[in-house]
Amino acid sequence: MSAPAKGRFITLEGGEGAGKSTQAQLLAQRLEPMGISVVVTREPGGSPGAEALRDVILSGKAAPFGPAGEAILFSAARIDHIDHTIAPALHRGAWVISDRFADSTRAYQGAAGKLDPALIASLERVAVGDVRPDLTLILDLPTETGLARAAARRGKKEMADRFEREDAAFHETLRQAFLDIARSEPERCAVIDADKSPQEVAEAIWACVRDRLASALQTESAPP
Ligand code: T5A
Repeated sequence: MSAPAKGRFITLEGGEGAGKSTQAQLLAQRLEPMGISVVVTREPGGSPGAEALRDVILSGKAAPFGPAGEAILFSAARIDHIDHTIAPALHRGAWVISDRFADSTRAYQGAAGKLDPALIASLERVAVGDVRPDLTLILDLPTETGLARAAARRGKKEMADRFEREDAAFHETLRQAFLDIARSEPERCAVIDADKSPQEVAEAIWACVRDRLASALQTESAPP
């Protein structure tokens, strides 16, 4: 599907348990009363085909294919997600908030999985095309805090997923990779201190959205 015409595309990125899902909902609750139509979605997933792939990847069944095989599966899921959820929503003028997107492939399979950056860039070009985020919020916090949050939410009965099971070095590499992405694309990315209460993080995110997408917000909330 071709480039979005009208809506705005915001992605939330970061390590495990950084608070992305929580903040995606809180941001939607800020935007909707302004008359903005919002679609909250996630990766891997966000469309029926991509949700089917999510189960395969996060169960660990695709781990034997290695980081390259997993990167290809994440990219296939992303194509379905864009075609069936993201691009149609942007075309009808909605704002899309996605809990993870292509930066997760750069960080998890690229930096932490040690894949060639050229391969990651090629996959991204094929999967994403020109459906690029207008704003990426990178939720940053110490890796042990995020992992502890994820474990507490999961409880004792449920198993950690494929990536939560990786070691501390893997998670620290991820954290640095997300910070590197923010440094390399400062116009698109903003780093948010996520080691605060959900409300404080939401305020920091809202300040950033107001600042970076001010003109779009004015247009949306202007009287007809
Ligand atoms: N992946 C994904 C790749 O390897 N490559 C890719 O290309 C893509 C797209 C997805 C996995 O797939 C990997 C990355 C992931 O490992 P997932 O289940 O969607 O798996 O996992 P995450 O995206 O990491 O999501 P989590 O649910 O673990 O974390 P969130 O969404 O960042 O955090 P959230 O909001 O669910 O919060 C976690 C817990 O903390 C609490 C919440 O109430 C919840 O209990 N919480 C806070 N507690 C204290 N203070 C705060 N500020 C809090 N905010 C939330």
